[in-house]
Amino acid sequence: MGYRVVVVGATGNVGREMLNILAERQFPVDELAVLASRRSLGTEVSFGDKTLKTQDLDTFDFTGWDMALFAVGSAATKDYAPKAAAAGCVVIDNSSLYRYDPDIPLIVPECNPQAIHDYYKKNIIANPNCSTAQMVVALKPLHDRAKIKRVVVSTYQSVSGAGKDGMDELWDQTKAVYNPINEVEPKKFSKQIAFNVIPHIDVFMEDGTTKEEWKMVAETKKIVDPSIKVTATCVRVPVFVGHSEAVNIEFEEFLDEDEARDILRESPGIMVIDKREAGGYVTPVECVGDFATFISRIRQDSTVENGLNLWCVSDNLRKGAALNAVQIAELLGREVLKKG
Ligand code: 11C
Repeated sequence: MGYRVVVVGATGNVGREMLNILAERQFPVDELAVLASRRSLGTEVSFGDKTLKTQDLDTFDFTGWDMALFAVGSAATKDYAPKAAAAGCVVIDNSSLYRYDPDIPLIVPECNPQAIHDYYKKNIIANPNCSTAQMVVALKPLHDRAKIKRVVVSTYQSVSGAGKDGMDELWDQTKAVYNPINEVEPKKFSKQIAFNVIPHIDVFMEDGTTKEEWKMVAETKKIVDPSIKVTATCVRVPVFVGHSEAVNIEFEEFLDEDEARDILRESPGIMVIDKREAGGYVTPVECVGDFATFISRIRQDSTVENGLNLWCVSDNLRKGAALNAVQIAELLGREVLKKG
């Protein structure tokens, strides 16, 4: 016996990836409904070797469905997630709407699986931001060994984080550089993204940080430990898929780089590729379609007491969104619903 599963926002980048991953991981699905807004209604999506027609989110009745994976923006989530939760369908939400609500667990299964037991408070579970998800997978096992005091992170985030429009803008601007007659003005991004980098993701906050940077701080505290201090600079780069992060960590206790490498090698969800030679590290194009968070360039930072540097790369549509949501669905099934 399996689950009756709904994917909300099935035609978007993340929704499609959720369907791929449910099929790839052979999630025990008895019945699957794929929902979309009126604009994309009737669009067909693939699930394994099947083709499914999208249904109308507006009129869908969530009663009798076990779980709904939401991959729509905060506005649509606000309208429909409470409706699904009230109908007894557990919502796993990829938007930022509920992440900071103390009654809603924010889960990365490799880090805080025990939080699943709080799902019942609102029948909603939150999925973190992509840049946080991959970083905490690396931080948690190191924190358990040597207690992290402070993290300084710089991100190099791909345009797929901004959705299909972001990917189209990079593609069209890149072509236009070679054919200036068809110049493409920035629309999704605030400046030209082709052959450029932009130190601005999401809206500006009052203190000069951006919301994307704020999310990395707040979410790391909620998922790993509120005592960890994080300062972030989030940057958009002309890469289609795969976020990269340069992470500087300061620990309470000394942690040798070789021991850190061994700990990370043994930790769930992580692949260490760390040879000190040309090409002995992972770049974003190599992580696309993979489940793992890749760690490279692990090395001591002698400029602070107990410091370590590392390079962290992952497929932002997978570990940063769809994969983590499916892992939460698996955890919910295994620990709570127990049907599969
Ligand atoms: C980006 N991290 O790369 C964002 C996308 O809070 O779920 C995901 C935003 C979020 O633009």
